[in-house]
Formats: sequence, structure tokens, C-alpha cells
Amino acid sequence: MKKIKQSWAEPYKIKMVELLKMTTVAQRKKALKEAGYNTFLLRSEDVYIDLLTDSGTSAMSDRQWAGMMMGDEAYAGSRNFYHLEEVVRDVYGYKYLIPTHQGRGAENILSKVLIKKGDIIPGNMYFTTTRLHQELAGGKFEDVIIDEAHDPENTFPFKGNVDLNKLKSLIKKHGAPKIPYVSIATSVNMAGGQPISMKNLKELRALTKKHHIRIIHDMTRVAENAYFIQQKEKGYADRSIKSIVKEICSLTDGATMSAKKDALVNIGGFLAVNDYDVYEEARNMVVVYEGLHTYGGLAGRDMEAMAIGIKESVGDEHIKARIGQVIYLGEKMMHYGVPIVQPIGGHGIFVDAKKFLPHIPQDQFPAQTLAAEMYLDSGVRTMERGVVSAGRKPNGENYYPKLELVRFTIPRRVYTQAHMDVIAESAARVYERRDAIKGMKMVYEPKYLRFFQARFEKL
Ligand code: PLI
Repeated sequence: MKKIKQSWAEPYKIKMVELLKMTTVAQRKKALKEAGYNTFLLRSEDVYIDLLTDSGTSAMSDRQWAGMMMGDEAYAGSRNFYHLEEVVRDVYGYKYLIPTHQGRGAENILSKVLIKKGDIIPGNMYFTTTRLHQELAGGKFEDVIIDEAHDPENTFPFKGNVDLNKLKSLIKKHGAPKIPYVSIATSVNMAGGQPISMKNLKELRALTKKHHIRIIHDMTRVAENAYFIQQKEKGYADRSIKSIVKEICSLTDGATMSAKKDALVNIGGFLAVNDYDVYEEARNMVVVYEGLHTYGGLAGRDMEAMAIGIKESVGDEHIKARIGQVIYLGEKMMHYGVPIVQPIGGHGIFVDAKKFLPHIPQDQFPAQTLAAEMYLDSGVRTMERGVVSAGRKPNGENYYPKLELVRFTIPRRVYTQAHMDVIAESAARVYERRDAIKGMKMVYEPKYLRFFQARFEKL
């Protein structure tokens, strides 16, 4: 008998729906012009399928909503804080917890606590807010990700890995005391949601231990990284996502978390560390920037939803369906010949805009242009992850990243497979008419994180 394949499917059913507005091409043309061709400046009402980000856009479960009703809104010592602390210890294993309003709140505090002027912070590719906080604290980020990560067509399964030789040269050049920590992201966002392997992380732990350098983990998408380890790394096929997540965390000294991604909440984040001294200083600082250390800018109900979301986020069936949907979209786009970053990553499909629009030079913003064209075609909102996102160096020069990508980010538990079909077909239509697409010029550039608010005009 022929073996019939077993498809993945969502481990939930839909209890409530949000109706979407359909728009015409003429309406989208107008909306796009008003938004300065920046998809961040569109009104969400004018968007049909919103793939801008997976941050804060996931659907909460009925249990999380029930948790919201159990918020203890005391100024100090909220019950929900203690629940969250217990869950963070159980699921991730970090000792001390400081809640923050979102990930960058934790990055700000951590950078201020650990970085001194002139310090070097090596990491497996930059992330926008993370690097900016490191720079604002007086540090300099140095990319030590493996070269494969900068090549969209390289299919190495762990493109989030650290090149240990690059790190060794940095230690040699600057000396370990100048390196307060190595900044390690699981599921490297800017590389296309690419995972780091457990083997690489273990080797990194051994090297950093030798030099007394901390590893700080950007654990925003740690469960998604764990899925790739389970699927692709030798010795992990029979391990649960939960146990892999805990093992990853155990190889690091502390973490910043944007709970708006993996942890399935609309707002929230935290800093978690094992070192009491770091905790003490961060706890002191959180009251300046975020709020008391038992709420850190969050309502009690937000902390409760986060605690429940963290538990759901490490479910094997949840992650299998979550990444199954991303892979479904990616394979469909590849079927139409659309050039995407490979292997398919955890939180979205990253289209290679340099390859999609080879006639548009990087300083005419191919990825920004393509994101605008996608919206025009179908009302699907995507995001630029290229030269605009990369921004400028502290000396004012532009960063020119090798990767010039458009991110089709999939919110968790929000869209259906039929939506994925519509998205892939729209990308295919834009690809068909790619030769006629012209680039853009930037007409307004904000000082910080320019991709959020920059404005463009068509050439
Ligand atoms: O958006 P925040 O402040 O909660 O978190 C910042 C942040 C830190 N690290 C990583 C890897 C992120 O992806 C991240 C935020 N990402 C956004 C907003 C995104 O659209 O990918």
C-alpha cells in the first residue's frame, strides 16, 4: 500500500474572527502615496493581509484572554508577576526576572548595565534596536555570524551560527576585558529567521568561558530556533521543544526577550539573568525607565497573558504548525520562481530584492520598492529589511548590508492557508512585471531607526 503523507494542521480552532476591509487598486495607490511609500506609515485598516511583522500581532488563546481577566493591578507585588517569574524559571531556567514594556526596554537596561564606552559587542548579525542600544551605551557592534548567513542562496541549515574564528580574532585584537558579552540571537531575524545549532552554541560557551565573557541571548524567537534543532540537528529528533529551549538557555548567562513574538502576546518583554549583581543593577535601573521591578511598564493582566503564552509557545504541535505554515508559503513562492532566502526560516519568508529587481541599485532601495509594489498589487503589507533598516553608522555613513530583503512575516495563529495562497499569487504577479518597476529616493530621513518613519518618492 502507498504511504499517504500526514500533513500538519493547526492545533486549535477559530472562536472569533476580525473582518477585513477589501480595497481597490486606486485606493491602495492613494494610500501608498500618502504613506510616503513606506509600509510602516500605512493605516492598518487599509491593509488586507498584514505581514509587516510577527511582533505583537499574534492571536491569543482563550486561556490567555481568561488570564487577562485575572490581572492583579496592584502597583507593587502583583500576583501575575510572581506567576510570570515562576514560568520563566520553569521554561527558560533563568534565575532573575525583570519585566519590561517590550524587548527594547530590556535591551536599553541591559546595555546600560553591561556596556562601557569603547566596548566591543560581537553578535550573530545585528538587530536594529539591539545594536542601537549597544551604540547608545558607548559600545560597538561587530558581526561574527558565519559568512553563509550573508548569502541568500546558501542552504546551510544553521545560518545563525557564530564563526568562532571571527570571534577569536576580535578577542585577540581587543582583549576579553573589552568584550562585556557576546550578543546571540536565536532565529536570527535579519538573516531570515535562521537558527543557531546547539553544537555551535556549546562551542561558543566553551570559548567564552575560557575568556570569562558572558553570552547574552536575544531569545525573542527561541522556540522557533528549537524547532529547527529538533528537525535538523543530530541527536535532537526525539527531544521536546520545551527541553531544547531550556538547553539553549542553559548555555547562556542572561537574556532579553520581546514577548511579542514567540510568547504570543500583543505587548510585553523582559530581561532575565543568572548573575545576582547584574540583576541588582538592572532592578535599580528599571524603576527609572520602565516602572517598578514587579511590573516594568506592563499591566498585571499583560504579565498573566505572557506567562500563559510562554507555556503555549513551547508546545510541539504549536511550533510544528507555526513553522509548517511559513514553509507552505515559502514553497509556494518558490514554485512561482520568486527568489527567497533559503533555507526557509522560522517567522516569515524573506524575498531577495536584489535578485527580484536586479536593475535597481541598492541606493534606490529595491526592497523598499518591492514592499510598496506588493501592497499595491493585493493589499498585502510586507516590510523592508535592507539598506533602509540598516541605517547609518555613528559616523553618519550608510551601512550597506549584503542582504536586501523584503520580509513577509507571518503572525502566529492569525491567517489561514488560503491567505498564504493569495500572498504567493500576488508575489508571483509582481514578479511577472518586475522589469517595469522603478526605484525610489528617500525624501525624509529620521535620525534613529529610520525605516519606521522615512518617506520616499518614486523615481
Ligand atoms: O519590538 P521589541 O522592542 O519588543 O523587541 C525588539 C526586538 C529585539 N530582538 C529581535 C530579534 C527582534 O526581532 C525585535 C523586534 N522585532 C520586530 C519589531 C520585528 O518586526 O521583527
